[in-house]
Amino acid sequence: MSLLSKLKSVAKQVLRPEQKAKPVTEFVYDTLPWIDKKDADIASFINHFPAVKELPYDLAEKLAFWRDNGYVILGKAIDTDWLDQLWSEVEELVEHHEKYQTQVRIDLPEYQANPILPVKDVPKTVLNGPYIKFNDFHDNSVIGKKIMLHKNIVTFLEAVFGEKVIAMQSLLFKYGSQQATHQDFAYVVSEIPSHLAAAWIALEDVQIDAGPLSYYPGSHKIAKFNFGNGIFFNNESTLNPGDFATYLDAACQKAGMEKKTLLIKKGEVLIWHAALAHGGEAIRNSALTRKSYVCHYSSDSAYKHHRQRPTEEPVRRTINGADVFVNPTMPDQEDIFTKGKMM
Ligand SMILES: O=C(O)CCC(=O)C(=O)O
Repeated sequence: MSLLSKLKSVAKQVLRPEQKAKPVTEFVYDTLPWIDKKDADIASFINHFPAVKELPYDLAEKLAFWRDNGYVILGKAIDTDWLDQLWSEVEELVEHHEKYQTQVRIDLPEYQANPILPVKDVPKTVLNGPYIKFNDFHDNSVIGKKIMLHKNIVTFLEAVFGEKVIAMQSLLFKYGSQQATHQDFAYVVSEIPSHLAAAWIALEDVQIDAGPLSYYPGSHKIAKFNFGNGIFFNNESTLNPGDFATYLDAACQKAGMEKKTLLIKKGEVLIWHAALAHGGEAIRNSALTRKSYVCHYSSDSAYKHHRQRPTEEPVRRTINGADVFVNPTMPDQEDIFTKGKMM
């Protein structure tokens, strides 16, 4: 597979004029989430954070772990009935794909020229196989939105950002991604690059030979990679995602960081920091699936418009105090999978 085909299915960073003039080489300290600043006072934050009593985990402990390691794992975070409902909708999407517009990214050589297509234009055998990412299925699905904005995830992120959470995009995988090591801020667009986090939701128990996610604890603090034109990968970059991966693996190893493999169970969730270095391991047994739902989030101050309509006021859906924007490009496909309303 070529390097390009391993790229994320997200819009590339659009350069603002000031970024062209002076490349960004680090996150701006003043705009960092409070927890990433020096002397972040977790105890005092918790005293003023009202949702703390409603969570099945110790928020202060999780925040301290996040600050030091750049990730947390939430055990038994999501009801498995919700996950089964989500997956049954994905199966329906594939089975009757000719009815649906949902976009899919296909990282296979024969699709290299045109890797993102509506599912209706992709054969069922391809949709059912590896190298497939379903993009933004939450647009179509009520349960997809409910899982994305689950209280156990968005309350933690609301604490991390110190403000309202906005879900930006989602990816659904049936098989491991095998994506090279990367940090998400280089690819996922948010106005304040440090206001970014992701949740990896296990839709089944992860098996070691199924190409699990891997990550370097503490890597959110290493020096940023420079693509030749700053920390974002775009059309003007002189270095590429392969160089990014080589740099990250070497820098993490040099810093003595041990790569961890994510072997979580169905319903458990890994939440990671904008700058946590992570990737997908090789699939060692191609018969094994690795069903997962990955959601990316930003804050109210950093993500104000749907990425496909940056000049329009977005239509919002609010769940558990967090928002997701309705997809302005496919109004007839929004929430077509309705079963989640009853759950
Ligand atoms: O699930 C995976 O294997 C990779 C997901 C990922 O790296 C991402 O969405 O940023």
